[in-house]
Amino acid sequence: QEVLTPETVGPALLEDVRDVEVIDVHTHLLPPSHGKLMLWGIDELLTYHYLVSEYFMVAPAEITHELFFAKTKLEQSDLVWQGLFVERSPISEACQGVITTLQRLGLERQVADRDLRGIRAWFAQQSLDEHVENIFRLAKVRYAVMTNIPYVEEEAQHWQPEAKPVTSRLRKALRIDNFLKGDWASICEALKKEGLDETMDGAKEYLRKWAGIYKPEYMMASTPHDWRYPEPAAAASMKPLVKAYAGFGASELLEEAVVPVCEELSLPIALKLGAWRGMSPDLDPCCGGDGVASADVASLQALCAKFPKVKFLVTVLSRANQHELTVVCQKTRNLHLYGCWWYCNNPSIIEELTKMRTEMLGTAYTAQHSDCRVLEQLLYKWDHSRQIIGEALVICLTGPPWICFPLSPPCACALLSAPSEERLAPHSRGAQTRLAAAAGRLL
Ligand code: REL
Ligand code: ZN
Repeated sequence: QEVLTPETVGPALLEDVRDVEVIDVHTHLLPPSHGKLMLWGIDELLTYHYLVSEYFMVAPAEITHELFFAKTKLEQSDLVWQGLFVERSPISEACQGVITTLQRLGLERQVADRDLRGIRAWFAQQSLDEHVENIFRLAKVRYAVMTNIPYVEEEAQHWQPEAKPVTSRLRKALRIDNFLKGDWASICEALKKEGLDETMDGAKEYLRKWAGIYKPEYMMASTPHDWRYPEPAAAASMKPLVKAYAGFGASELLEEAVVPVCEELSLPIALKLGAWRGMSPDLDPCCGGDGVASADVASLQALCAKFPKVKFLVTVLSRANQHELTVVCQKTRNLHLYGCWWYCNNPSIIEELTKMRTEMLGTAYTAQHSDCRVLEQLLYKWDHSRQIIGEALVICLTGPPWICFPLSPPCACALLSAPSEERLAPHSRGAQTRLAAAAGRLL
């Protein structure tokens, strides 16, 4: 086996991070069997909500939100292309992402000529199943975890009567935001549809049922931006006073339904903290209306401490929360940190977070997830992240020589591709064993 020196470890590490096959622990991708719910192709890429939000900053005044969202996908995509890629230099991360993606598909000439028609023609020629496989292969993603929402009717119908085999490139996650929101009314609607009792037992049965259908990797929820655990006493004590109140709050649903079912089925709970939903309702039709708020990391710590047998996975949206969260992760055995989410998924922040996390957690975290909504985004999200994570790791590893000594490139693989099972067990913190085994590669 090749022996690395402090001089050669940098290039070897960059190469390793570039080439390693990753596991993408959270996306919004869906399989071809979900028909039009599966997003792919240039018009979906151009109408990604990051780009639509950006477009409205420069759109002519007469293009109102109503007018834009009343247009067809093709017309919307024409407008975004014209506004962000033709009339301006596409330099934001979301714009650069489209360029990287098209380049990786061999469409450099069409990009240089700003030939949207030519790009559309290329996509129209692809056969979907082969294209899916091709994208995963090019992106070097072994598999990605989807977001499967049982109470969204158009999605749920694709899982009746039980899970169809989907491509082995996609695994499932049971998304349950309404439980963490304490949205008892919407839970009751879902229970009614399934013929289940509108009680806590019914809610548990509902979770069990959908876990049985999906066979998910974890349950996932994003919490309201002002989420507190436990719920402040004031909020809880108000309930009996509210006349028509007949339901359960977020903490009760978490403690009495979500946690018990996750314990029973050995499922981790993945949390996403800090999205301020619907901050800008004008952009909601494209999913772009959400803002960011600083979350209460102490609530997360309290939750993990209360339920030590459950594995919690966490990512936060606010840069302001990242340092505090990293400390909590270092001290909490049943908590695992993953990814740079959405507004943190920008090169400058990925770099900063990867350095800080590596310095504080070693390899006991998952460096990135893509959050892709459109299939081909796997190409740019992973290409861009691999480059930055690689460079950040080189800096961490080739700093003072005494730090360089016990580390070797395979630690990068551990950060990006350790089998998810290894990270999901309640008390496992990552792939430390692989690091130790790899130490022999370094002088
Ligand atoms: O899973 C989530 O809650 C978020 O990632 C999404 O709400 C968001 O729209 C996503 O596209 C961000 O990257
Ligand atoms: Zn997401």
